[in-house]
Amino acid sequence: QAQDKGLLAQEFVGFAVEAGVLRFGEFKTKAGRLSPYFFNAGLFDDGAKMSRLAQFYAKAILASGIEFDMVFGPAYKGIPLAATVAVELAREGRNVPFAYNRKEAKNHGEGGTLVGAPLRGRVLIVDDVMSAGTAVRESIALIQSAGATPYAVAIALDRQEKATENGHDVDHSAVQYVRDQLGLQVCTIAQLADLLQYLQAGGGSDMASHHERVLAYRQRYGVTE
Ligand code: OMP
Repeated sequence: QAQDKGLLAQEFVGFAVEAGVLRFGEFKTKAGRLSPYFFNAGLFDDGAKMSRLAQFYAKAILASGIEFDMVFGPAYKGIPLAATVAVELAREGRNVPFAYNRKEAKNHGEGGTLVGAPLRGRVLIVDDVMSAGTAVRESIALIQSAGATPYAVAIALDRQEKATENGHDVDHSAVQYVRDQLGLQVCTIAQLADLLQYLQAGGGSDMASHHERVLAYRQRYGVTE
């Protein structure tokens, strides 16, 4: 199964690079780091790419064996993810309810901040990237206050870098924090190590120089698994 996961991850990194979602250059991350790569899930921006993306999530989730009763997508990027991943899961024979939130509460009509199925049971949060883990903490609080159990998180890319707390780097990544401290299960389609492997296997001088820069970034900000 570890080998299958590695293959799926390589396929996914290739797909993200070809789709222009995973890019190389100089980017500033939310935590203020200068990164030689950036993953912008908003660029999975047509039906074919979105459908393929959802298939990768569904495969990774089902292969992980994580148990869950429903899917939750945090606004905004998690909303199309929750919807399309739920569609793919149903296609794979695992039909579950899904829900998402609004960033601003609605005070007329149905009201509130939650849309879709009622939050209950073990909730699987579907999001794009985890860096410092700010976004996931908000989802956890929201699910708890609705009386459900934040149980697992599925993300496309784990950047495997040091989380920040009060502006300082700590020794663990956000994924490690969520898994080890908060006790949630984490499922990732790919992680930084897969990207490095992809660049190393790619050949050509472009790939080699991206590899070198991403490696240097990992040396500075990366965590060990
Ligand atoms: P945390 O909420 O701190 O975990 O950061 C996740 C967010 O970082 C994402 O939702 C994006 O806004 C942003 N991000 C990316 O989307 N892709 C990256 O490659 C890197 C980041 C980032 O800024 O760290």
